[in-house]
Amino acid sequence: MRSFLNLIVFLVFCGKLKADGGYRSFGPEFKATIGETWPKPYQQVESSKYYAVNGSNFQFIAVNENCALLQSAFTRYANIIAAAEKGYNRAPATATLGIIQQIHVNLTQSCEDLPHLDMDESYYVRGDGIVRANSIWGILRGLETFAQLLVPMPNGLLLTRCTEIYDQPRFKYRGLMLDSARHFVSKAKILQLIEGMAYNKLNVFHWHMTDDSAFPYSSSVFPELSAKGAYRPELTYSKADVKEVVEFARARGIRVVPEFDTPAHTASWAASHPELLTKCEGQFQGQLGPLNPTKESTFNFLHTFFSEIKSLFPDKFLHLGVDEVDSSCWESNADIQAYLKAHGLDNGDLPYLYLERFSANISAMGWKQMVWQEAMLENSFMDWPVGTIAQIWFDYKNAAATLTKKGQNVIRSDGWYLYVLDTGADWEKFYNVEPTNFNGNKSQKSHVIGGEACLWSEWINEHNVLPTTFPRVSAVAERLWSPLEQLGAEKARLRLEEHNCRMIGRGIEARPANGFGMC
Ligand code: CP6
Repeated sequence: MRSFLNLIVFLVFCGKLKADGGYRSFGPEFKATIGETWPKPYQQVESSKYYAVNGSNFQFIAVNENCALLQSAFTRYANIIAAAEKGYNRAPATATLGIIQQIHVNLTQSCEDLPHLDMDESYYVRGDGIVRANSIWGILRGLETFAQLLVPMPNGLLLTRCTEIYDQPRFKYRGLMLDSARHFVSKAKILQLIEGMAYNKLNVFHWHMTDDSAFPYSSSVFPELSAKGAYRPELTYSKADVKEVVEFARARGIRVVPEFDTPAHTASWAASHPELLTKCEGQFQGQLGPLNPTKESTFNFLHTFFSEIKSLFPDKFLHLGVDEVDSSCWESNADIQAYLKAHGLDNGDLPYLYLERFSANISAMGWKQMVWQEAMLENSFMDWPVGTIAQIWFDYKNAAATLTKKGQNVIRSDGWYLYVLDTGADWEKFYNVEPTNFNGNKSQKSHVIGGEACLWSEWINEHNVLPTTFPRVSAVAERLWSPLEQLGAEKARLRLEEHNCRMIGRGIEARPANGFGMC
C-alpha cells in the first residue's frame, strides 16, 4: 500500500521516465554515467524533470524529528555539496525548472545513538529535494545518495533531476577490516578510510588492532603492552585517538568492532608479558605459543584488559579473533599436560580450555561475539551464544554450508582480500564474489548476514592504504548492498567510473578503476 501511494506521488510530481539523460559523451568507448549513484539502489524511477542546486546557497530543513547526528550530517553534506560544485563540469547545460533552495529531510522516528547490526537503513530520496527515512541511519544513507545525484553544470550550478529512489540494503553487515599491526596506519588515514566507507554505504569498521608483529594500542591499565609491543612510541593509538575514530564512524552510521586477536597471533603481547604465553617444549623448545589457558592469571589479565576495551568501544560486538590456533605448543608443555591429567582431560580438550572460558567471560561482560571461522569449525561442541557471527576467510563453500546448517550467522571475507593487488580492473574479481554461493537451503542462506573486505597490512602502509582500498572496496560494497538482479560487472563499469571521480573529487585517493578515465 505504501509503495502504491508512493507511485501515485511519483506520477504527480516527477513526470515520465527518461531513457537517456542526453549527457555529453566523452569518447567512442567511454561515456560516464553522470549522476548515477553507487551502490545501485533497490529501486529507482527516472525523471526528465531537471532542477538546479546552488551548492553554496541552499538549506537542509529537518521537517520532522531532529537531533545532533542529523545536524552534524547537514554540516558534512553541505560541505560535500559545496565542494561538488567545484568538480569538473560534466553535466551538459540543461534547462531546469528552477533552483532548489531547500532540501526537506523527514526523519520519522526519534534518533538512535549508536549504529547497530539490526539498524534500519532504508530510505526514500527524491532528487528535487526530499530525503525521508524511519531512522537516522536511513537518513545518512539517503543524504549520501542525494549528494551523489548532484553534478556540476557549466553555469556553476549543480544539476539534479526528479528521480525517485526507494532503497534498502540486501545485507545488514557490510564491513571493512583494517589490520593496524603489520604496518601502522595513522589516525588521519583511518578517518579517511571511514569517510570513504560512508561514500559506499559500508557500515562496519572492524579494527584488527594487534597481531604478532605489533601492539599499537596504548592501554591505561597495561601501558607496557604498547611501550614494549609497538614498533615505536609514535606508532600507537591513544585512548583519545580511539574515541575520535569511534565518534567519527558513529556520525556516519558506521559501527566499530574491535579485535585484539587471541590466543594465537599474540607474540607482541609477550614483549611485555611473556608469562601470558605458553612456553613450548620438546621440538619447539625456546618458542612461545598461544596464551596459556591453564593459568588463572591469564584470564585475570584478560578480564582487566577487556574491561578497559569495553569502556572505549560502545558497539555490542567484540571480535575474539581465535584464528590459526595451533595446539602443538600447548601439547608440548609439561605443566599443561599435568593440568590436563589432574582435570581428567586430554589433548583433544585443549582448544576448548581457552575458548570456553574466554568466550564466557566476554559474554558476562555484556558483549556479543564475532570469531574467525576456525573457532566454530574446529570446536564443534562449543555452545556459542545466540547471534555469534563467524567470519569465513577460506574454503568458503564448505565452511558456509557447515556453519549455516548449524544455524550460525556467517559473513564472507574469502575472496575479498583487498591487500592482494592485481593488475587492471581487478575490482571485477571482487564484484563477482557472491556470499550465498554455496550448497544450502533457504534457511541456511538467511544466516549469511553479509561480508567484509579485509586489509591485512603485510603489504599496506600509510602511503598506499587508500588507493589499495578505493575503488576496489566499492565493488564489495555494491555486492553487499544492491539487489542481486541489479548486479553485473559490465553494467557497473561506467557507474563505478563516475563513482571513482566522485570519490576523488571528495579527496579520497582512489586508484584508477578501468585503465582509462578522466579523473
Ligand atoms: N593474520 C591473521 C592474517 C591472516 C589471518 N589472521 C590471513 C592469512 C592468510 C590469508 C588471509 C588472512 N594475515 N591474524 C587469518 C584470518 Cl590468505
